[in-house]
Amino acid sequence: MRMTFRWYGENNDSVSLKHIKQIPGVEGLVWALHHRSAGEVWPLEEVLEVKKQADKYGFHLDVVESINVHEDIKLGKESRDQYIDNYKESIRHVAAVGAKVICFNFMPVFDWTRTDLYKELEDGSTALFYETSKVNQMDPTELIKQITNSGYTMPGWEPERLKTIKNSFKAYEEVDEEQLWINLEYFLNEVLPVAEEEDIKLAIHPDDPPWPVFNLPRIITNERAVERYLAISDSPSHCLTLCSGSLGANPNNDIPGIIRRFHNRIAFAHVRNVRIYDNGDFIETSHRTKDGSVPIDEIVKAYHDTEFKGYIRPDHGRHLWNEECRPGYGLYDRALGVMHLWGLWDAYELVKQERSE
Ligand code: DNO
Ligand code: MN
Repeated sequence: MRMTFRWYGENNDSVSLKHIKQIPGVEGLVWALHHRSAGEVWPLEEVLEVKKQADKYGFHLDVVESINVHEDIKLGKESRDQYIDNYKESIRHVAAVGAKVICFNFMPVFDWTRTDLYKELEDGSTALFYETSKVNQMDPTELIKQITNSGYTMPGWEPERLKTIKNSFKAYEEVDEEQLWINLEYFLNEVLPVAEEEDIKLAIHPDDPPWPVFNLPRIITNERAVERYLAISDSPSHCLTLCSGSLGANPNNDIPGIIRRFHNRIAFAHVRNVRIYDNGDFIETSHRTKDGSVPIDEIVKAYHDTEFKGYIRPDHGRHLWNEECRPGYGLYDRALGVMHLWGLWDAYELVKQERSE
């Protein structure tokens, strides 16, 4: 298991590389050119600039999250080919700084969706919260306004992109789940050969939450979907980002089971916990199993038992100790997350050693 930490870049993150360096066992940064929008080529000079910054602290750039997929590709529009060419170009450019994994998602219009970025937990910390009734009743543009008022934007919720949101909603009236699968397959058939040439794994992130929001289709939602996705190609570049918090928002998803079944194809692991309420609402919690509904201890055990050699990172964290940071991406709780993951891993390692003695 190779520990990494997401970093939004020098002028875009409250967390510095100096601080990340002090978290035990973090070897690499999970990075992106966040100022580039979906569909643009990531210029080589800008990629090399990130490399220069990472080198100062001895971090590798093996994991990119995410090169976002342009909406026209998801919609299957004619203009997609140009954006796919640009995607290929970006794959080649990140390969030049040693990237091994590219995480991406295929969620229509929005990336992850929450209704409250600072919902208070009983211990006084705040965390990302999803309230089903709000999503069902609210106009998405209203929700976006509320959310972008926080100063930071969630990835995928950038104000510029959201200006065109009404058109996007209209366009998705023609695209149901089956059509989205077809469009995803078209994209993969184009980009996988390039990823293979560059020795990069393309690792899809599941939908978050794993069900349709605002009536937009969502397809990477459960074990059956993962099975169907992986059956599209047997290319060694065709892989998963297994996000415990995304799939874990649906209590029917058996995440340790999914890991044990598909471990060969998991290139990148996101670990976080969520507490699910009876009405389907959920809030993000500490990584500890006891604090939420996702069995983090069994998840790490599944990775340990399957001798996971891929990259891992703590996913979102709570906002602790008055930290001002991007929603879900502060230093403190994610650093606690890293230590929790190492704690479990090292303990399972010890048990294994004792057994073999
Ligand atoms: C949520 C986060 C997401 C993720 C993107 C991947 O679980 O990990 O922001 O980065 O959806 O494309
Ligand atoms: Mn995730």
